[in-house]
Amino acid sequence: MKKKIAFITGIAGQDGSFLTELLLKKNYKVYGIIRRNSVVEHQRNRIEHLSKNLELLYGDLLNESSLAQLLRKIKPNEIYNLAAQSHVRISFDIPEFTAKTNALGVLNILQAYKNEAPSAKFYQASSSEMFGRSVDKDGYQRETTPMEPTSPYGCSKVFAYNLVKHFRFAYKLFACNGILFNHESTRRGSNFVTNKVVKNSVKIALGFQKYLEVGNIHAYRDWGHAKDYVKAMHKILNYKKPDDWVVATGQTRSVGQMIDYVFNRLNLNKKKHLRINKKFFRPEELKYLKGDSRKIRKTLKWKPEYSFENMLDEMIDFWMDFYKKNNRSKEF
Ligand code: F7E
Repeated sequence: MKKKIAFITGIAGQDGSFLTELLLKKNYKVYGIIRRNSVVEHQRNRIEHLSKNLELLYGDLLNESSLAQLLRKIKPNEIYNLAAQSHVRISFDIPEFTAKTNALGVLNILQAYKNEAPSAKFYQASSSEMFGRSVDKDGYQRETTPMEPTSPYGCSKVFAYNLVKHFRFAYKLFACNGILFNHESTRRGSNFVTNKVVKNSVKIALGFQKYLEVGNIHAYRDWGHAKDYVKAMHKILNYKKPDDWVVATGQTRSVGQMIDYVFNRLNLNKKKHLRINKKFFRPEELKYLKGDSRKIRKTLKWKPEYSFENMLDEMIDFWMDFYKKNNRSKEF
């Protein structure tokens, strides 16, 4: 049987690397684009262990002609658009770059898709950050919840989400949105709160440092594991029709509760080791997320395998092992 071909933007990120592993296991040929960066060394460390069925190319969402050229050449069956400026707090510092990449960048890849590979299926990494201040009366966000984003990041993602729907209806394209709630792993960037808390707490437990410094501990998030969530992406593109899907665990916890779990496991005392630093606060905070993912569970038979505790345990064990083996200055 002919190999299926996937094209992934953002392949070097947490989700891109897990999705690539999943698709290679399913016998896909995978092409991914990475942006040119002056430091070559750190761009491939999440994926360089993968196989000969993976090809990395230079590309950028802001360069439409190169995207078009790549899609014409590669002729993918599935396109996964995971590239973004994905850090919400940083989006307040660089709103214009965030909007260009996350909103206009999606317009660029959709144009290239429509013109060069219209028979492919298209996945857009949409986000629970699009819901912002909006929560349904029963305390959940779902596909029908109005969107009221609270950050430049959230606003840019709403623009892209609407474009994807528009391209689906206007040009009859198989273009889908996965509205993913927070999803984490050991591969999460260490300036996102879960991996930041785990790495720093492990270092405190090992005596390498004294404090964990964080921002708002009263925000609630619905945290799942990235490995489970990339399975949802694949299911979304392999359903009989294009649609929009919420992917979430349906459980919510505050940042403070997450820190409690990690500190308890490592026998750390909050009074002694936790500090609040205003510099990690956002001008406007998204206060509460809890996703209702009944639609994808029922229709696509998706469900998360990891619990919140299993996920954090995996992260704690990984970093404990890592910092015990390595000198603490050798990080990635
Ligand atoms: O923050 C609070 C912070 O940066 C989670 C991205 O993948 O998920 C992610 O966005 C919460 C917020 O993720 C610190 O204020 C407290 O309430 O881990 P985060 P995020 O902003 O929810 C969505 C679904 C995406 O789409 C995004 O791309 O934790 N918080 N203290 C902190 N957050 C950080 N980063 N650092 C702190 O020190």
